[in-house]
Amino acid sequence: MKNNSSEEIFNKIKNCKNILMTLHKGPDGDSLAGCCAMKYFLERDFDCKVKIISFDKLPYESNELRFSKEIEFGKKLEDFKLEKFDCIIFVDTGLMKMTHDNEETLKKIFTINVDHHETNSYFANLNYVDSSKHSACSVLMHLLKEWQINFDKELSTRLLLGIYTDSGFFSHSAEAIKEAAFLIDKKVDYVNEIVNPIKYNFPLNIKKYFSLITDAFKIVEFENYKIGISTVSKEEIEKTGVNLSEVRGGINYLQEIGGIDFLFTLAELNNEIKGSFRSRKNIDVSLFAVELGGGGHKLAAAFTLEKMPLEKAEEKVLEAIKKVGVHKI
Ligand SMILES: [Mn+2]
Repeated sequence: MKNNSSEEIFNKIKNCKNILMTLHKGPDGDSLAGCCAMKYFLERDFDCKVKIISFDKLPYESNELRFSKEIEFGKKLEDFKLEKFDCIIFVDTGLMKMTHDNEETLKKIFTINVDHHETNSYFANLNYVDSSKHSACSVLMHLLKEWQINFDKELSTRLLLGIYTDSGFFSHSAEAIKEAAFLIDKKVDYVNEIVNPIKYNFPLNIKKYFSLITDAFKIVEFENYKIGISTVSKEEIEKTGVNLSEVRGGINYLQEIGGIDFLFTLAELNNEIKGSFRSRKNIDVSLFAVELGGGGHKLAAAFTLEKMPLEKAEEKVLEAIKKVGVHKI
């Protein structure tokens, strides 16, 4: 699978008047930031209107951000007359499974895919994927530099949000620190606009959700590896009142626990079970996620299982791990 050139993508988008974008399922900071940064510079520099939609709500902290008001919630791509738009741009969406739409949608309209997921399926008419980058925002930042776009304070603030959140607050990418330094030079108010709304803004119910998944945490040994596992039922999730995006954040909290090689979580939702993997010792967890029908990155990957008892789902994941075997990066 081959990338299109940055020029091909730029030549297409600069001539579009009406663009539709969607955040991915259970959106995170990178999805929000990538789409809002794209919208901002296209509307600032070109005679263009960009609509961003999201079927799911944002995680609590992103609601505080100014530009989250630019999203139309509760909508799928198929809810719109797609022929009214010149193209759909996906940022941070590796697979159509990461949206609430399907491959059929892609046949109706021109599509562009800018992403950093290892397992990106190059589903669009024009694709630009760089899985060596820790965030979709850093892929976009690279493109914007090639396109010689002006990085003003607002554009830089938006990009920095995705770089900050998808690097685990600068924990798993040194490159992210360099990118952030470039953006902070453009007068971003890092502490007040990024750190305070995101890091020091936890609602109590999410901390309670973290207690729940910590209580459920156990360590299982497989060959010489220690696998951390935490599963949580729909009833327990509902008691805490967290949403899908917030459920997704649970594994980031658990991966701080020492002594494990990798871990996975299973969260029972209405019609499916949401699974996430994190690697702690350079083990490629994307292989397990792909085996289970999902995808992602080598160190962080996700999948969805059909509804089944949680014990059965846990067995299914362990079987997939045994089948694939543990591979170091
Ligand atoms: Mn991302």
